[in-house]
Amino acid sequence: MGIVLVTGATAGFGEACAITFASKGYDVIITGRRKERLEALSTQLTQEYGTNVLALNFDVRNESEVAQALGGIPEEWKAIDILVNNAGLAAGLSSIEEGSIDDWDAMIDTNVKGLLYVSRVVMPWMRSRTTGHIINIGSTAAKHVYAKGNVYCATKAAVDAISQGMRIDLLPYRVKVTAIHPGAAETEFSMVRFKGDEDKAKAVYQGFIPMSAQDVADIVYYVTTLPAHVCINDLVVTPLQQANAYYIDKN
Ligand code: NDP
Ligand code: 8X3
Repeated sequence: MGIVLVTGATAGFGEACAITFASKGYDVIITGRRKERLEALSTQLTQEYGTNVLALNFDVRNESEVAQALGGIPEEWKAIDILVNNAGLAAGLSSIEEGSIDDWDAMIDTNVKGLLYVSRVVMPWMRSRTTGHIINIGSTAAKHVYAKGNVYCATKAAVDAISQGMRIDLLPYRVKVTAIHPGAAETEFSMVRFKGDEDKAKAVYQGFIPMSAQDVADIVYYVTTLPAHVCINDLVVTPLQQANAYYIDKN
């Protein structure tokens, strides 16, 4: 089928994407910081689908780690057909004056700079083969800023802008770029945002039916199934009860 690279495959959307692409016959490169989870997923994919898996344990915030881990993969793995730039997080929910600078750094370094570091390694491989598809996971937060979302929303607006820039860069090389902007989906996202506060995390998804990681993985897979001459550039997907980043009908 081909090779797919999914960043942040140890949880949530990334894990569901890795499983989905493996189930469709792709070889997968999975990445994340939690080594034991990568190993467990690798075993699961091999056992369940006979998938060839390359597990790469690195932090997307660290440019030299990215260049070393990803840049050094065996030649046969460099023929990546699909890159899913998914690794990311929200940290905290505060006004700018009350926001933590460490949280800002984590979000900007992961969601924006990490995505760029990974893409910069993979883009030349796709360019030289004049084929490929980069899927960047943005958010409804890219499209509308919600109260106390400031820096997280800014990082996702950056993903939106970077996706448009990539599309232009890669146009002559026939490499597709799609930004997918999901709304509320129940993953580890809110546990991470609220630093392990389970009550706060659960409250985010009360009163409506959120999307699952699988719902989003199905959309990611779908955009890769279109005819070669068709490219979805930008896609917003939300639960039925969510109109946009700040309007959810919880009745
Ligand atoms: P999860 O917290 O469930 O998963 C996040 C993944 O990103 C993990 O695999 C984590 O791996 C990885 N990750 C985070 N930081 C780093 C890092 N520095 N280096 C490498 N990997 C990292 O969240 P989701 O699946 O929900 O989120 C995935 C993406 O979707 C994010 O970009 C998020 O902003 C976006 N999103 C989420 C929405 C939601 O409602 N859930 C809605 C819209 C967008 P590890 O910790 O092992 O490194
Ligand atoms: C994640 C969706 O609305 O919690 O990007 O920020 S939201």
